[in-house]
Amino acid sequence: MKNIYLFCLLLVCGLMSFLSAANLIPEDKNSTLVVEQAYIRATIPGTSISSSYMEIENQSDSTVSLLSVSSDISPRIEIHQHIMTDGMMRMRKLDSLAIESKARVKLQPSGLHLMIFDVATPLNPKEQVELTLHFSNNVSVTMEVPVYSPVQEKAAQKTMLKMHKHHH
Ligand SMILES: [Cu+2]
Repeated sequence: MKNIYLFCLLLVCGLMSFLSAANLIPEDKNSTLVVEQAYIRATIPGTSISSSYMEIENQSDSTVSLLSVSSDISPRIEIHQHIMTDGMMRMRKLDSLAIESKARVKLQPSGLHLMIFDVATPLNPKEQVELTLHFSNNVSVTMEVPVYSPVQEKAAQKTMLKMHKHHH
């Protein structure tokens, strides 16, 4: 009888510490991962494919991985990397994208990107799309991402280039 009581006590204690640990996660939210310069390409008429680019900074003290991305606009969003094989540019799907502590990863044309398949309705410039990034530390980042035309994309890249030159 005494043993059962002890067992129950341990169970309750275990459960309580588990719950308090779980409670810590939302407090940590927003301070660990910063997403900037995000945009998504307008769909080309007659196609249902797009891609998205951004910079992700991991401000936490440990490596965090981007595991998946979800959005109402598409049932299938993948993390892709461009690689050169035999002089040919190819795309490879990544299962996850690790970002080291205090590091910043750039998703940019000809490099890492989010590939968006089966876009149900065309994406037009000036629209906003909601994307949610799911990370390995249980943090999800939801944001409104602007849709850019090729001209807007070029303009944005020029400003980003200027900004980066400014930093050095
Ligand atoms: Cu791709």
